[in-house]
Amino acid sequence: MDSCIFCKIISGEIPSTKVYEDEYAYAFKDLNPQAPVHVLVVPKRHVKNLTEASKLSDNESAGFLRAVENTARLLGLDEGGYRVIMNAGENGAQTVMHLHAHILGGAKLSEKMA
Ligand code: DGP
Repeated sequence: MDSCIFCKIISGEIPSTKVYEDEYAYAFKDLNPQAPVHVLVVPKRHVKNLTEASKLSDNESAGFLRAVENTARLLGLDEGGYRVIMNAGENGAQTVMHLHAHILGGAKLSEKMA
């Protein structure tokens, strides 16, 4: 999608700090970290958010989920644990309309979710 920031990051048009990449997904450091480790994982195919997740093929959906697992492992978060957040739409405070999972970790996070 031409105007999408995350599509431009995936294509390399906008620079990012890459953490992980495979056929289905791309992971990079968040510009505005909310935890000691804060990485975004995005499917390479543009869909708006989870409300459009069924537009992804089964392989793309599974690949996206596996990329979250692989990224967290690469970051060394799998032992101690981490949080995954996916905001959707206005009430979910989504600001970039390309499906993404926030991986937050590197410290004991608050028990509060909102
Ligand atoms: P959300 O509120 O779930 O839509 O979060 C979008 C996140 O994307 C937010 O934490 C900041 C991050 N972000 C926005 N623009 C850029 C960018 O150009 N580069 C990077 N690395 N992160 C960005």
